[in-house]
Amino acid sequence: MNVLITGATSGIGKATAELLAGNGFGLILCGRRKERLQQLQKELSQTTQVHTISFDVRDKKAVFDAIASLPDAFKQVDILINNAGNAHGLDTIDEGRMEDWDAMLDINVKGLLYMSKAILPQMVDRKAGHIINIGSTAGKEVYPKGNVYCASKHAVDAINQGMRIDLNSYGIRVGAVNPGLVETEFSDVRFKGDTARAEQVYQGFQPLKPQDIADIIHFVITRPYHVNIADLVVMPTAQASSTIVKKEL
Ligand code: NDP
Ligand code: 8X3
Repeated sequence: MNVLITGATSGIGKATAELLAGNGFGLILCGRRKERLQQLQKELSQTTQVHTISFDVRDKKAVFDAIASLPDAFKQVDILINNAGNAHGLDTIDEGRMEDWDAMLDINVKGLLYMSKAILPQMVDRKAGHIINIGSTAGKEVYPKGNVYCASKHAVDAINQGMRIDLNSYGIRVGAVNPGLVETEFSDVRFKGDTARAEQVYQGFQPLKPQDIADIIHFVITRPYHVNIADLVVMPTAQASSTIVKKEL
């Protein structure tokens, strides 16, 4: 069974690739950073079949070319994990940068749509397949300065529901995993390499680890066919909502 993971070079995507490699899944790993993909391929090829493709999910043509270029052994994508995404900036709406807004909507929303559009025809033909959309608690509630990132994840929530409705007649499973605070490169990207500020986000409590989300994804994709985990929210125990986190300081 082949699983395609977008955003496999880091964080949740990478941890998922590592876990699934040891559980008999063939892997198609995507991301922009080629060296990281090569390194992962080297490591995980010892346990499973791995194919890597480097492209930007914002680039519609690159997405379709990448899927068309899959070698025979990887052409069939049984499970698509739409994980690539990030936040860019944390600003009030009046101070937000339009480049950041474009990046979040283009990657988190349109990139997810392009990937799905490129892979859906084969799932529809086979009347089989499973799509996991990585949303967020930010797709369930809006927090101060989260505006456009939250909007992008609310869009993922709506697309997840829409996909499930529209693909129901084909027997394709669709579900979302919506994490709260997970310590990955997410905040490094959000704060544009300001590592000290990024680290602060996870200080004083125990955040989720990317492996925690990988475990959940593994659980979701190994349920019997009649079970579809449609929409799952997971937070660190210390977190009660986007703005309420119990810190031990
Ligand atoms: P990371 O920054 O660690 O990983 C993001 C991944 O997305 C990287 O592999 C990156 O690869 C890839 N990516 C980003 N932009 C693009 C692009 N334009 N084209 C292709 N790939 C891209 O963050 P996380 O692991 O935390 O994030 C994964 C998902 O989880 C995201 O959708 C995020 O919104 C979501 N999430 C994260 C939470 C958190 O607290 N960390 C909580 C809730 C949801 P590369 O740079 O090599 O292209
Ligand atoms: C990531 C979680 O709360 O930083 O989606 O937006 S949060």
